[in-house]
Amino acid sequence: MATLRNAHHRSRRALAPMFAIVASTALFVALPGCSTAEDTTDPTCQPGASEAYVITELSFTRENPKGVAVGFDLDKRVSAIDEQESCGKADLKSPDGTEGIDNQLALLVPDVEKQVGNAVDGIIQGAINDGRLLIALDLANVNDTRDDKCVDLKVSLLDGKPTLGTDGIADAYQTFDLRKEGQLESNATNGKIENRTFTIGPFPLRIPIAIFDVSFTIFMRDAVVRFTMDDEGNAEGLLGGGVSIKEIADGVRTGAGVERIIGAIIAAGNAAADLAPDPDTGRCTLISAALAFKARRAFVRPAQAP
Ligand SMILES: [Ca+2]
Repeated sequence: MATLRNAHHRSRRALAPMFAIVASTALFVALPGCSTAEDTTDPTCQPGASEAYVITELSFTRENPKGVAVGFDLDKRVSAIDEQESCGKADLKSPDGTEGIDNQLALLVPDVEKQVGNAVDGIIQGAINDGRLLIALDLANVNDTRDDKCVDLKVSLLDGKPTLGTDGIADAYQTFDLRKEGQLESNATNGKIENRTFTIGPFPLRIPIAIFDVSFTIFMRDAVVRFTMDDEGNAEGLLGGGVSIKEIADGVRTGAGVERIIGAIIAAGNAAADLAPDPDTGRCTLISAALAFKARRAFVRPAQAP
């Protein structure tokens, strides 16, 4: 009897860690993305290699022609112009005909350019080329560069002086250092590669921008990143999300000559906001945005221990 009870005790003790394992497995299975039991046994969902890209070109996107712009359907709705949830902003269509595209910032870019003289993309390119704005897109757990069901992403800042090719753009396969001071890291899980196109999100993405002689951080809520890779180390894609007009205004406020136009920026931004309506006022608090980028394969040297 005593022996039986001890055996019973033993088996209960032995079961406890097993329950923990089952519970954590259940938790893992419940995560979106790699969500089915099939996926967890998929060979591409095993730990895998890292593949880093550095953003070599980053630019605002524009509406062209009317009603058409690249971007993402961030709120998973196809909004008509009179819709309350999008604060009366009709969605755009992407060039391939996809409906529901949320990229109201694209409609504002011509107005911004009128104010600052078409220089915005050039300023960003200058910052990338001289090493002030080096953004790494570091893919993790890559088992198959063509089709991989489970890929993670780390976005971080790099230091270095890129060597430019004859195209005036940083060459592929250069080595950069992970930035030590003022590092800004965004992590995302449950991405995937399908036919050489990587997609991940939504996740909180912070990217630094130095423009109008000020540096500030664009915080994209529910950001999505998508890019297509080729076999020569080139990638091309989009990053998008919802951006707070107030945060941008606060960020650029101290720039030379900005005070004069800050009111116009805020007014235009508020008028264009189409996401995250405030439940009390019904006013949208975020503007949907998408930036286009090109990236090239790079090597990231981890920050050295002091
Ligand atoms: Ca939409």
